[in-house]
Amino acid sequence: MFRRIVFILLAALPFFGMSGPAVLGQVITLPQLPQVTGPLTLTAITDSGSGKSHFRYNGSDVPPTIRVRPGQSIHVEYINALSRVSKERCVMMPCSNRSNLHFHGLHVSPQSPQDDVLTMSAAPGETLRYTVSVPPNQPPGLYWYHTHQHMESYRQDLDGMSGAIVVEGIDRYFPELRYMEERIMVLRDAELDEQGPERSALMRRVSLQAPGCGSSAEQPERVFTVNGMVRPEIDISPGEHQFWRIVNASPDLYADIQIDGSSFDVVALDGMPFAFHEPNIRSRRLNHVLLAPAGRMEAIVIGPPAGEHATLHTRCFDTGSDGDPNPAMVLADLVPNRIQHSSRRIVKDTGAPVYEPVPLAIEHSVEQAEPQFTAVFTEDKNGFYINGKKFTMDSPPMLTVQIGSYEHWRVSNQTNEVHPFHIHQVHFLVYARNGERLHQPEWLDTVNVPTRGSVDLVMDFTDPIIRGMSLFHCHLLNHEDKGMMAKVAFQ
Ligand SMILES: [Cu+2]
Repeated sequence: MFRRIVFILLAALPFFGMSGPAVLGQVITLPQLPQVTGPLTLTAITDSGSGKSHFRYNGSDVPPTIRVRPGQSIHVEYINALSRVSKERCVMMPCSNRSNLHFHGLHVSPQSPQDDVLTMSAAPGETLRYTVSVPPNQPPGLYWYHTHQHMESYRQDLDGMSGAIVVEGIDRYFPELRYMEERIMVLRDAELDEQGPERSALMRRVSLQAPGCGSSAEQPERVFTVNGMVRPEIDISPGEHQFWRIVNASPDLYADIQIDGSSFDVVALDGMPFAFHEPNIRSRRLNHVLLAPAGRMEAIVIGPPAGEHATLHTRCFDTGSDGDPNPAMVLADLVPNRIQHSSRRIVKDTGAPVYEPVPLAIEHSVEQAEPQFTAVFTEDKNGFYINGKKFTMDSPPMLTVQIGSYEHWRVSNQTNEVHPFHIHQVHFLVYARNGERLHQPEWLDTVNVPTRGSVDLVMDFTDPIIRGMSLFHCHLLNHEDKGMMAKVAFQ
C-alpha cells in the first residue's frame, strides 16, 4: 500500500499545480477494495524497504472488506509474519511486532477466540485463529478491524493495518439502497516529509493550507488517503444517488467530512442505523459529519449538477491548544462517469428489520440519575491517564458492570486537547455535551470529548453475549499506547 502511494505520487508529481485537482496526466480513480465473505487468511508482513508493517491478503497488499450477515461468523486466520527486529518507533523501543485484531463496534464476546485483545496476541512467527459470532440482532452497517497491540497500536494502524467490515442487511430498513452504487471508503494517512518538494507537492495536491488551523501551533504531519490513494476521483453522474460508507481508520486525525454545495442523507453512524433505535427516523440530512478516529458514516450522496465541480473534503477541526494540527484538505473529486466501472451494489437481504428502541421511561431515568461511573481523562509529560491511572496489561479492572442494564456514564476531559472515547463491544447514546442536552442524541461507539469538557452517555449493557474482560480507551491510538485505557469486567 505504501509503495503504491509513493508510486502514484512520483508518477503524478509533474502535473500538480495550484489550480486544484490533477486533471492532467494520470487519473486516479477510487479503487474498489477486495471483498471476502468466507473464512480468510490475513498475514502481517514487514516491507523490506520501508520497514513498515502491512496486511497481505490473497497475494495483495490491499486489506479486504469482510462482509458478514447477522447470525454468521467471521473466521480469520491471522499470521504474524512481521520481522522479529523492527525499524519502527513504538512506545517501548524497539517495537516487539506482536500483533492481534480488534473487531471494532461488533456486539460480540470479548473472550477468546472472539474480540479479545487482552489474552490473544501473536509474536512474530505465531498465528491467531478468530471465530467471531456476529449476533442475529447486530445492527447492520459499517464496522472495521484493526490491530490492537497495546503500546504498538498507533504504529501498526498508521501503517495501514486495518480494514472495513460490513454487516449486511441495512437494506432491510432502506430497500432503495439495493439500487444504488455502493462505495466503501477507508480513510488512512500518508506521512508528509518534514520539508522538501514532495511535502509541498503533496500539500498542494490536497489543497492543504500551512500553517493549518485551530489552536495547535504545530505543522501538519500527514494527509488523508482514500482506499490508499491521495485525492482519487469518484465516478458519480449528475443527480445519481450513491450509497457511501466511510470509515476513518486514521490513528489520530479527525475527519469532519463535507461535499461542496451538497449534503449527506445519513442513514447510520458507527454502524448503527438511526432506525434501529428510532423506527420513525430513516435518515438525517447533515451538511457535514465529524468522524473521530474510528468513526463511520453511511449516507446517500447525490451527484453534483452537470458542469459543477465538487470535492469531498474535510473541514478544519480544532483539536485544542495541546492537540495535533487537523487542517482542512481535499479527500477526493466527484466527477461524472469518465471511466467504465463495474457496478457494485449491496447484496439483497430480505430479513426482517430489527428494532430495539429503548423504553423512554428507562432512558429518562438513566439520564436523570447521577453517573454510575465517571471516566476522567488527564495527561502530563509522562503519559496519559484515566482516573489518574496509566494502563498496563496486568492492570486490574477499573470497574465491574452487571450485564442486563443501562448505565449513565460521564466522560470528563481535563486536558487542552480533544480525545475520542471508545468502548469495545458496546454502543452508547450520547445525549449531553458539556452538560447540555443534545438536540439530536446519537448512538455511537466512539465519541469526541471536547477540551475541558464532558459527554454524558447511556451505556447499553443489556446484551448477555458481552461477558468477560473488556476495554475502554481514547482512540487517539498514541494516547491509548501511552496509557489512556482501562479494563471493564462485564459480569
Ligand atoms: Cu486521547
